[in-house]
Amino acid sequence: MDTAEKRIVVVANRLPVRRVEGSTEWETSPGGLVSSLTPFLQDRDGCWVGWAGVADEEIENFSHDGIEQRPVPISAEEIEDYYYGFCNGTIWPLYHDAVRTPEFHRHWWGPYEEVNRRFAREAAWSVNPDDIAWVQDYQLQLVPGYLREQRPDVTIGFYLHIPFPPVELFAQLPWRTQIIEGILGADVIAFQTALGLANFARAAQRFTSARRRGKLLEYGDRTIKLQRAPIAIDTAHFAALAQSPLAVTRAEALRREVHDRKVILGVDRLDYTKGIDIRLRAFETLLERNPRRENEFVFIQVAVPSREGVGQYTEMRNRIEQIVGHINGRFGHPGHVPVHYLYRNLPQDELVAYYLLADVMAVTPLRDGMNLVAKEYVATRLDNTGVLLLSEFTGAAESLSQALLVNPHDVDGLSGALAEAVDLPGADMKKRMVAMRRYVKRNDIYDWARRCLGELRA
Ligand code: ADQ
Repeated sequence: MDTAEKRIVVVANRLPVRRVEGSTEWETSPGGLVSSLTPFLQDRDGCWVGWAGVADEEIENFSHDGIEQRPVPISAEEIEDYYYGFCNGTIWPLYHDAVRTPEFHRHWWGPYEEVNRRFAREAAWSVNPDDIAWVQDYQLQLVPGYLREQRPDVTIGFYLHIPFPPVELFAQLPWRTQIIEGILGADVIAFQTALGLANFARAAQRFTSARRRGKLLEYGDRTIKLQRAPIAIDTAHFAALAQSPLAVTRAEALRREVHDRKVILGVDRLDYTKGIDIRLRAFETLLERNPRRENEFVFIQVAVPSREGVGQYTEMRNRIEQIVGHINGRFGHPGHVPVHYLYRNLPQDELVAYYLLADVMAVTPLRDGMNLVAKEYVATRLDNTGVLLLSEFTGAAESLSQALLVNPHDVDGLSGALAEAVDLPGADMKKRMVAMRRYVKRNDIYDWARRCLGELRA
């Protein structure tokens, strides 16, 4: 078979569709990953294996938008132990530099293995000889290994969207060898950053017999390729939104509402890895240090509800809301609210209106695989204005090095960087933005998909 015609089977925790509210119909989930892969799947009769998002439901295979959907059932109990437990209580904090203490529970590991086995079984049924199975992310790290046992005739890829931690941290995981062996079932293992790739290679050499040779790992009688493939966005789509009358008019209205003050913006899923609380403290310090300029700035924080009901997320939300109240109580007065806090999902054109409004975009996660918000902001700044303040601990910092790079743990340093950002001379701002815009134009999500799939076909 001509390799260019290999079928692609994506295996991901979630299907690329979701139920339309109050109906039995499906709609495509928003996001660049889905739109970039859709043409590859439609073209070659590919399919997608994943959970439909509803617990305890057996759903028949169906087709949506020309792509065969193969739902994997997950029970409500497994959602607790596999998803909230092992994925988000163990792996998520551990892989994000343990900024929250990871919990290790044996009763979470069993369901993780079990659900991974089920995904692998469904994937094994879905692939034809010579197909490519492309497994996504930290929820499914055991799938490549299980799938190889059943289907050594297919090419298997694995892409990790989140960071891979330093070996000293990874070593804490009681199931470290099983996880590495699972991932090593793949023929190509891809990471967001050079750092993630290096960390994984070190862990693989420490906990298995794998040996690194440049961008390859020799493991038993197999050679595995390691790839650095930073994920990107649909740049043209964001640039088009930035010119849409809806976004432009909304941005103008918002600017009037904030009385032309300088706007510092934060946009994140409400997650403890995103550094929202420290960022707010830094803004408070900026106001403290500039008593005569207090009225010149507003901080807008948009937070998307996420993993609600999980203790650490509820705590973080309460903490953020307390800090917002504290700053507004301390520095606000009738006619001026220093921090505006929006806890909700926004339609994309509204989100872009906020990007257009922002003089400074503050992206300060304590650790982040990539961070697409940083790239989206840059893609919408068609007039080359605006300053991106970017945590050096994001994957995006490896490519957007012309941003003002900051240590997100350092309140004073962050506050100093905010002060620099709000007053950055126009020429400097423009030079940085031009370079970053060039990068996001040349490296979009379609290039990313082509690169990843190209490596799998090679
Ligand atoms: P996330 O942690 O979710 O992604 P990020 O990469 O910033 O983080 O993506 C967030 C997405 O949500 C962006 O596309 C943004 O537009 C959207 N969004 C943010 N606020 C919104 C709002 N209020 N309403 C609607 N949409 C909103 C994980 C990893 C990242 C990695 C990505 C992709 O944690 O490191 O970059 O996957 O691999």
